[in-house]
Amino acid sequence: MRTVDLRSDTLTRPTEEMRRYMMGAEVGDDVFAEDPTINRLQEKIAQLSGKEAALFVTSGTQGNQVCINAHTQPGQEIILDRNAHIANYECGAPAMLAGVQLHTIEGKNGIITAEQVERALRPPDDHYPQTGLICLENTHNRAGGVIYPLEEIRRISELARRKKLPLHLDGARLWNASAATGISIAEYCRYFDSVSLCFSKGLGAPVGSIVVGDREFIKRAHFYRKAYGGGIRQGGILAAAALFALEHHLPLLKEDHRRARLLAEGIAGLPAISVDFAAVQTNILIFEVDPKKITADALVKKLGEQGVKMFTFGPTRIRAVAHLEISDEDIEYAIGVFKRVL
Ligand code: TLP
Repeated sequence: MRTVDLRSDTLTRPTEEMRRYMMGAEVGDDVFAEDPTINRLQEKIAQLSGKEAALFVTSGTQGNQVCINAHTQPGQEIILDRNAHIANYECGAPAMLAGVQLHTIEGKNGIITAEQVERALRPPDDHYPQTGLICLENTHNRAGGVIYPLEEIRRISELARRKKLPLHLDGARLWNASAATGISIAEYCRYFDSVSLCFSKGLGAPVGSIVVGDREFIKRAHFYRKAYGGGIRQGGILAAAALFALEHHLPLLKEDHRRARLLAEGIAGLPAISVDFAAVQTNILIFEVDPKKITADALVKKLGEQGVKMFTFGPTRIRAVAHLEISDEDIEYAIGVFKRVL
């Protein structure tokens, strides 16, 4: 039986070519900033993002968390969308590690507006926790890979500057936003004080993320990376995978977007399924299931029995993610299984 694993773009395994490239990497001790391959990657991403400096970190979670700690003081709060990855899938780390609380607001498809952020700011009063940071997510995972409109980013950035508040972007899949819109990584990054980007999602590297910001910020982030166990010594082997991915896999992201849409089109007319096409913008497809006909859990189970793997994202929602290991034939097979099951 064919297996089509659409649970996440984190599932990709390094290709033979990537493994060979990793084997040849020059390495050194990165805690002493002496790993030439990590240094090369950091310089490349600093340049690509238009920021002064970059720091290689082990994961998207670590990237977000070192930034949160480097921006805030214990007792402060972070304003972010209720469905943000930081608020839902990072183990409560902002409270655990940085001692900050989350002030979540209800975004529309993951998009919070400047007006909403402004309303959530705390007045300077001894009773209130003080706002320490604003975080956005692009593309937005739980909203189904939705791209943050640049104009709204610009408005929130203006507000943040006016209020002297730092602005962080969880850009785990910023590559996808950039591939879909043609807006450069640098243009997206210029509105933020820090951005974290992942190599182990659509780009297909086995490990690794990076954070960017100004030199002084990255120095503080370096301190927290060490504190969080992220000083990985001869990590150049991993940075090599990221460099390989940037050269060979970045240009393929648009194919993932096309395949996610292909799947959406293939299942949209089926009984029990509804797809919001406006939200199918990149490599993630989230669709609704009519609970009167079938639950999301039951459908995921039935699909899984025929080799098509997906995640439930709530009682009536299912997520499917296209990635490097998914071909057009895999999507056709998945659509065929949907038709049989429903
Ligand atoms: N997301 C994973 C799961 O944690 C849900 C996935 O399968 O999509 N920011 C965003 C927007 C993410 O989607 C993820 C991973 C992260 C951060 C964390 O990255 P890692 O897993 O490298 O810590």
